[in-house]
Amino acid sequence: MCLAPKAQKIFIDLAFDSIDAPGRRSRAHTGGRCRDWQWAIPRSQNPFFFPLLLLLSLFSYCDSLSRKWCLIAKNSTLLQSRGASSKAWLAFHSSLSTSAMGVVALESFEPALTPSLDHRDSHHSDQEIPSIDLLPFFEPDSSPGIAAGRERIIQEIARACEEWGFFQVVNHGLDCDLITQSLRASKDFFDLSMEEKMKVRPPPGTCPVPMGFCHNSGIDGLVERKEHLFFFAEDGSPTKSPDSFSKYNVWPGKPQNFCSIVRERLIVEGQKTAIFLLSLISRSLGLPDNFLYEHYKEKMNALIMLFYPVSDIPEDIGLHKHQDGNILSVVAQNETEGLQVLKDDKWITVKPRTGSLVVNVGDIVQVWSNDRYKSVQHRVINNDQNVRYSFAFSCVPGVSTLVAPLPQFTSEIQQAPRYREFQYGEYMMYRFENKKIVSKNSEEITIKYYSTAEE
Ligand SMILES: O=C(O)CCC(=O)C(=O)O
Repeated sequence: MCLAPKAQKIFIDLAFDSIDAPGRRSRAHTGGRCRDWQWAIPRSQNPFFFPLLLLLSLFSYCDSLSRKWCLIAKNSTLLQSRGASSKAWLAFHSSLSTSAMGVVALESFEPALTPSLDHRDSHHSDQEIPSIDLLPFFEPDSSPGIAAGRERIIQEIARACEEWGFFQVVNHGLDCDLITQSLRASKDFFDLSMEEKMKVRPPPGTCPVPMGFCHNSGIDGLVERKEHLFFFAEDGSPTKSPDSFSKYNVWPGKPQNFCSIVRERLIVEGQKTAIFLLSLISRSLGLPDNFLYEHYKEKMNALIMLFYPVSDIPEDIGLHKHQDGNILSVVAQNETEGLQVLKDDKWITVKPRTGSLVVNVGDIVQVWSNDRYKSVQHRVINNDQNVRYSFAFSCVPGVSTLVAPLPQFTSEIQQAPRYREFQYGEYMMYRFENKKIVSKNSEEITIKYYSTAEE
């Protein structure tokens, strides 16, 4: 059933070649997106137009039937496996990835040559995300005014999480030299030949989730102009979990210092910083410092390192707009602009500040806090002058973790839960399914899927 997008593309080519619709955006400006075919229909003069339309409808119908069937099958299996072990989930996920369900693995997809434009959201604002200096947390408890200074920071964090879902921190405790060295190691890796980079992947069919090097990600039929490396935190780290997928990690042999910097230091130190930031967020919600940390005992923390090449196409998409499906993300970036946050329907560029970290709360904090804190959409635009490197440390619960609004934000304050309980592995699986470049017509599952509100 993967024929449908291809058939649509042929159809679009044909329609666009045979029409002259006033006001039509050129294909160079749409990347040949299917959305534009509606404009083409009434004006086509091509004799193959209607037979093709008929064929296309047939493909699309079969495609949507098969996808609906997939969803029903997934739901029923997942319901049966609720509370089941992560092994069962893993087996289920592996079978999903390899089954003939009309899903093409990312690995087998070659990127299209069309530009990856996303012109739906091109309103901008000059606002800046809140910037917070955490220095008082690194000064002795006995320093004058220290308690008041810390309390002020906690309030700033609460406001930032409620209004923005994002903030930038300085004096966060993560060694700035380590950040610079890690970004340098990342550059040295992405500078390698494609052949060398392709070695940094689990052998096909051996790993249930996409890991290691990736150069052809995308979503909704659009390619992302970026490359990335994805690792789960190693066993033996402070947040070891039986669920951990770190056994599937493949580490680059080149550059030579990559492992000593990233594997041995960044992942370990990055987790400590993320857990510290989580303790501040916990406190900002009026909870004990270690509450949220304890709440996700089984951890699948991960590190993604990203490279966004220069693109002279305006607003070329390096990373499509998305909300993070995790607990918390902590991002470091080089001096090249590109990360943008959506606020009040406008994109706000996160200004890179040397040594700072960008923090954003993910979907799980939104659910735990019953919508008090927001998991906010963000994206990355390729820069037209400079390459961009970043890495994001992600706090992720284990797949068997049950997620639901906390009583502190529901029963204890007489508020109805806005989400029903779900198993994190289920949500993670849906997200992996979403994030496939050829799953254009599939139903996109976000956190709203678990909402208790009537649609
Ligand atoms: O590259 C970046 O700055 C952001 C990465 C990001 O948003 C993500 O990994 O979810």
